[in-house]
Amino acid sequence: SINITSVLEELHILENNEAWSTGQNWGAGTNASSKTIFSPVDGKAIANVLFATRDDFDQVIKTAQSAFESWRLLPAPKRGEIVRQLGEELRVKKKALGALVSYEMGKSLQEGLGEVQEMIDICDFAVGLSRQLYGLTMHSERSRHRMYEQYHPLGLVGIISAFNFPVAVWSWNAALAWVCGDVCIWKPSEKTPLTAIACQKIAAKVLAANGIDEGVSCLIIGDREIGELMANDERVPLISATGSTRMGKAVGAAVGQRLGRSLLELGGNNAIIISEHADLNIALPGVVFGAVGTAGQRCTTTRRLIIHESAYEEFKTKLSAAYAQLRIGDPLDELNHVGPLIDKDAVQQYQNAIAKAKEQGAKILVEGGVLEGDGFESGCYVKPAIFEAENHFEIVQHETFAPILYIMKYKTIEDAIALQNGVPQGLSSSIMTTNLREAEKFLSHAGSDCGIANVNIGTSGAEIGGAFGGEKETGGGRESGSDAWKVYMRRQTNTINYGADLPLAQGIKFDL
Ligand code: UN1
Repeated sequence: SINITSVLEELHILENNEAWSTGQNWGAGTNASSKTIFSPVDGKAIANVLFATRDDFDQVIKTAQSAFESWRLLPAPKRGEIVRQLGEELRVKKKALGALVSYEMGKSLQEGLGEVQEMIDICDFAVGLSRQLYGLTMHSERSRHRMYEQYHPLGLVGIISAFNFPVAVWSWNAALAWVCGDVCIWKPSEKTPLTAIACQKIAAKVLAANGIDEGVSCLIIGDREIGELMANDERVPLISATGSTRMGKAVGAAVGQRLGRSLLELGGNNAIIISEHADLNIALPGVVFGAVGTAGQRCTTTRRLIIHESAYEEFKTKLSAAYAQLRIGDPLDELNHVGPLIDKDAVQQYQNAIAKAKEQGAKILVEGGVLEGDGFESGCYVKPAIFEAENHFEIVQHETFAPILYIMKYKTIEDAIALQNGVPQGLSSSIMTTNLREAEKFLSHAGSDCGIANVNIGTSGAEIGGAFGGEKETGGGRESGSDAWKVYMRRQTNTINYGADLPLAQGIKFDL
């Protein structure tokens, strides 16, 4: 079993046994407030954390600006070398950081470790990328002219992340931004600041060992006001925000107002289509992990199942049987499948959603409920629930961050795709089928409208190598792999005349 005190010690995140301050020293000597962070695992207080003020925010921006001046001049492959060392340090700290993620956020230890693995993977990706920030060359229409484009560092990148992936989302953004020559200001969820502090300490150590200003990696812990300040501040050219659609709409509007750039990765309402040609041995674990993993608190969580009418009864029976096997409890105990929700507010929202589902006519297949008694003292443990519902129900159209699955029937693949697309969100989607025609139809122009569309795997658990994000209310941004790096840089088109005349483009004559 895990000893949390030694995990906290290994990660060096407690100073004076209590509140914490960074090398950047915000919070020191100001009127910063402090907040006690409780674990949803056992309800115990973990530590007090200082919350930044408006003045602190200003100080952090100045620190970042000054770090940017020198960081952008370091050649990209050298910046990649720093990120490589960060990946190495994360390998060393993987067990401790994974355990803290699990304890502070409540996901299973396996998933906590998996999240740190995503951080290591994105560092590796970014190291390679640091030698591949390619632009194109073009042939000029004018003689003795050369055209090309290059990508320059953008500046300060504000990263707003959510509690559910308290460390990985930061690293997807930061590792790319750093090799691109940007500096980062991270505002983690106020629900999971300790894992953020742990990451900051790890990054600070690597930067210091290389004689680099810690301002390359800035952390600011605060409430919504800090996020608003950042979104409205034109000194921050890019805001990358991951979280609820409600938050994203506010951030997107504020950034848009000043014509800044935003990368939004927001809510999902992800469905799996179970075709009559599905291999149910694959479909079942895919659905169950997708629906109950991370206690339904991934943006990629499977929230809807669209099942062919001929497979419906059989799959329903299998699903109920599988849910009956689920072990709910301490996520640090590897025997358990489902840990707690993040806090009691989340439990309340889970209960509200269940009440609404019933009110709107959904039929209970697997009954939910809040768990009480031994091992459930935090009050955050709930039972994964399944409802038979219709897609148009208001509650089904809505993302509830909890393990509630809505199942429904379809007749034709066209209907199934229409149901899958018939929600405001567009993050992840899957089809379980061994039929080539319907798989390809699902992936075609007339298929899934999501940023992620899978065949014979679930909706969650994407690898870092692909671009991650989605359409519609999911916000349209792409983080992580592929060419997502381009949003972290400014593109410049260059035309060079190496001749002795000045021909104008489009053949325009202008004789003096
Ligand atoms: C999130 O929930 O915000 O695809 C990110 C997945 C993970 C990332 C989820 N790799 O489920």
